[in-house]
Amino acid sequence: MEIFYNSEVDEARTKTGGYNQPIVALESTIITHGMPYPQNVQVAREVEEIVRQNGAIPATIAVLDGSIHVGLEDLELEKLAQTKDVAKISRADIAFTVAQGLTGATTVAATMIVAKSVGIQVFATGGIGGVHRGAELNFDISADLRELAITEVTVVAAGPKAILDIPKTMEVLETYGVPVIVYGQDSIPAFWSSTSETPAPLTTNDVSEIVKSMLARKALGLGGGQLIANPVPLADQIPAAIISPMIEQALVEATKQSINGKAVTPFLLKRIFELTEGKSLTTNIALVKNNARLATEISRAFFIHN
Ligand code: PSU
Ligand code: MN
Repeated sequence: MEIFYNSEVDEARTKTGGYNQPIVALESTIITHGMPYPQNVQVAREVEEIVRQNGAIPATIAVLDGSIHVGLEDLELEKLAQTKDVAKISRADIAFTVAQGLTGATTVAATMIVAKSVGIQVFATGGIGGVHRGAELNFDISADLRELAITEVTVVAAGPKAILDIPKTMEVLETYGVPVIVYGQDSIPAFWSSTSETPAPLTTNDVSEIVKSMLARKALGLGGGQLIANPVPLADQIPAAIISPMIEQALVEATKQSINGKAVTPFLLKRIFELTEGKSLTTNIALVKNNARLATEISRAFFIHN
């Protein structure tokens, strides 16, 4: 199976299968299912630019017409962002999407799989999937969690999306042996809100500790990933007291309309966008950019050690 690289990533590849510059992977589901057009493509471009300006090469990952792409050319990005009803692909469907020659946007899980397979160690996103509220009844637990357990990539996210059950998400990550390292504070960030009531299992404000932890995990042969939880800057957050009732309302509507499976997360993000009159998108954009900056710093520091 051939993997396609855009010119920028291709130039950074070495003959030995490594890279001569730090690389940061970016996902594509956030573009197709997380934000409306045209903000989605604008944000995707701006996030890539942040990575470049801070000294790394961005590699947005997607499956286009059955081919795995690591880094998208601008026209490919534009086309993907405009396409309606793109498949949202995770571990379960990535290979079949390739087999059928279809197009799919990669979630955190699928992006990690591709990143790992091409030797990219650091990945920036918005928020990871997790344990949904009511999971004790509907068993809805994102495949992102198991991926973090088994795939060796450091993922920078603003915590689990606040539509989820954060304490249960932390319990599953602990069971799976995934380090959740919170950057610069001692509670788990809750995506649109900087803080939550759930305490951080691990904290640091030192990028070199994150890199040393990556190296120690390699030396121990631990195999899985790390989650770096990076709070949205206070100036951009929506305080929990304001967003919580809107999340509750969106959840009630999802239940009433029998939304389930993969459709749950995109439905909730869209409803919360409407209920906050667009403020959730502004915050989402701010946190993704903030994550891209931190991921670039980690990727650069790791590059020096490698
Ligand atoms: N973060 C965002 N917007 C998104 C997602 C994350 O800001 O759309 C996507 C990611 O791709 C994540 C997915 O992997 O939602 C989780 O979906 P689910 O809950 O169905 O596993
Ligand atoms: Mn799910």
